[in-house]
Amino acid sequence: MFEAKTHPVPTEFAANAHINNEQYLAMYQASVATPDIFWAEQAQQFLSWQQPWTSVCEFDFKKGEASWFAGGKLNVSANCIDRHLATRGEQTAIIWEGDDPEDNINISYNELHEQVCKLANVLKSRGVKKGDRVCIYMPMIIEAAYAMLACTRIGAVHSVVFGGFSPEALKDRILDSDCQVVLTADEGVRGGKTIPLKNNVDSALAHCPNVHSNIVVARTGGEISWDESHDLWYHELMEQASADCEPEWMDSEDPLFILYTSGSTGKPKGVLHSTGGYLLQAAMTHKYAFDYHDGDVFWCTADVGWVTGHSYTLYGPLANGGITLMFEGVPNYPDASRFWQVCDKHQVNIFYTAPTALRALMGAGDEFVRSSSRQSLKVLGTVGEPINPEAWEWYYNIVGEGRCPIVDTWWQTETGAHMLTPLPGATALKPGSATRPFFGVQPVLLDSEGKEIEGAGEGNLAIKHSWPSQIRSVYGDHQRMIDTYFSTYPGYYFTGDGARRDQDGYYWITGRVDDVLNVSGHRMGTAEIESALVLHDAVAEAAVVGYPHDIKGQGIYAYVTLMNGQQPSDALKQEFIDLCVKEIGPIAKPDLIQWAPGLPKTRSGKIMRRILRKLAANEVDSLGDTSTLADPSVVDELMANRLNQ
Ligand code: 6R9
Repeated sequence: MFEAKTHPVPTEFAANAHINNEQYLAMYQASVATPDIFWAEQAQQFLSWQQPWTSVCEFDFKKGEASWFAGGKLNVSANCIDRHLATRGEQTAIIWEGDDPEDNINISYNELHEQVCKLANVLKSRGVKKGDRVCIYMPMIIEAAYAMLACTRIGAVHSVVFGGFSPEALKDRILDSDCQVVLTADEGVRGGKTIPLKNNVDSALAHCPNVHSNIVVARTGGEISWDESHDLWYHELMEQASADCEPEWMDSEDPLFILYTSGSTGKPKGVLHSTGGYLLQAAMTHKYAFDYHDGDVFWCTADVGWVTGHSYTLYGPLANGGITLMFEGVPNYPDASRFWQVCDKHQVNIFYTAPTALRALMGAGDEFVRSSSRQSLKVLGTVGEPINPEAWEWYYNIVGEGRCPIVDTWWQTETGAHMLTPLPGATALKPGSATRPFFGVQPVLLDSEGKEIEGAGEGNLAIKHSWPSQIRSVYGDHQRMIDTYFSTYPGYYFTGDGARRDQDGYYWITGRVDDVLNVSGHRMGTAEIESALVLHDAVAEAAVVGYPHDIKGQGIYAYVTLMNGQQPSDALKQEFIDLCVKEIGPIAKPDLIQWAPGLPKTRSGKIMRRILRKLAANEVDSLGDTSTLADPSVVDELMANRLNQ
């Protein structure tokens, strides 16, 4: 079995860290032996409560129920802003770095407070009340942070939709959670190009009659159309708004936000998170997994449209009174040194990004890294997909110059915050391993019969005790949550990932075991892409699988069967690609489309994806048993014409 080199914790690092290995072991033990005592202490230490809770944790995985700090009252914006004002009102809360390297601003906690209160009053003036859903479809501008925090201030539930999603995808999300207010910008700016966000909202709103207010930030001043019946300028509303807004005291279990994510079947699900438990685990993991100390500049490169942007660009750092950097741009604009230039410019101490970005930058050449100093960096992190040991070593040796521990953090939209992660002062690192569980997290590996595997082994990764930031429901469809996460292995939360545990108890994520793709760290259901493809009149049937891709981790491989009488052509392929972009967004573009006169099916008509995956990965020697196929000859045809040889 492949065993990478272990990097021990540097002694000096351990001495200055919040948590060393002995402390980790003791705290982990306490967290699983007496979780209620452990978490009550953490909730006191990390958060400010308006009213204490009556019970720490109650859960029943069979019913998909979990409740943390029930009866306790708090407000997320008060925890992220107000309580820091007395001691660090003038300290920077958010460093915003624009797409253009000349463009940046620092927002202090005092300023953040003023802007968030004003925007909260604006939302109120548009009729938004506690419990109402608000859609945020914005670029990475500072107003996106204000918008999220303003929602939390008045108890509205935000649903952030990534700016790269198409009008069609946006419309589905607005309708699913019945958002009546949308916040957007005229245009986004990324890599020197503009993105027509307001236009996209216009197209979506044509099908969303309940949206009465679309609040538009003027980011570029580009030309847009305007509908007086619902379009409103952000700056005009803010001018008149008062900067006084009392926080709405929320029950710990009141919903905080919805974030749509892909699963193996159907349309994306609105993952619902609640207030107290989510904020606690976001804050606590931010402090311990990154060994965050007061005054450190923390940079998570994720867009707020993804869960990583929620928990680590915004909520975790701000709950800890930290300094967080928000970046509008992309890693390779103006050139591939941008990340490292920004690290120098703002003296970033902790840097957190996705393996796909690292692989792309690694390919661009070391000179782009070496043109910067990076002396401020102390800790590096990765998230979103497995990191191959080669990229890990490059990150460690070239970017971090062998000085900075790398935390490979495994978690999901549904888990809300880190679940498996090294703690930099405690955990010896093995490249490619997310190492050990965070406090309170009880991972298990299950075999195909659902039996727990003891010791070293490989299986399906599940979790057996509730954790504070766990998913509470799928918005509007609680049964779907039970079916998706709590039915495969009754009594456990099933992650959808496979993992291996080595003799040291370290976890190695092997990737999804369901029909979910991970393309450049973005989750997508194969079913979503297939549904887009079959909308085309020429398509009889489509099957989509992932295949190994050097930069993206996984690429999208589509097999398409045409209707009788249709002729394959490059023009058709382009139409299919355009359709995926229209229905989902540019991230859903198939990389390879193979014409498939037939698809391998069982006699009961089920597509055998296992075979399609092997063909797409060019692993033709290990196709496995094809004797159960209705027509084994289709495999020969597909094999002869495969595109990834
Ligand atoms: C936070 C986030 C979740 C899926 C997850 C897994 C993959 C995330 C990983 C990782 C290996 C890591 N994943 N972190 N795989 N090592 N450190 O990415 O959430 O977008 O919901 O994706 O991403 O497959 O199940 P989300």
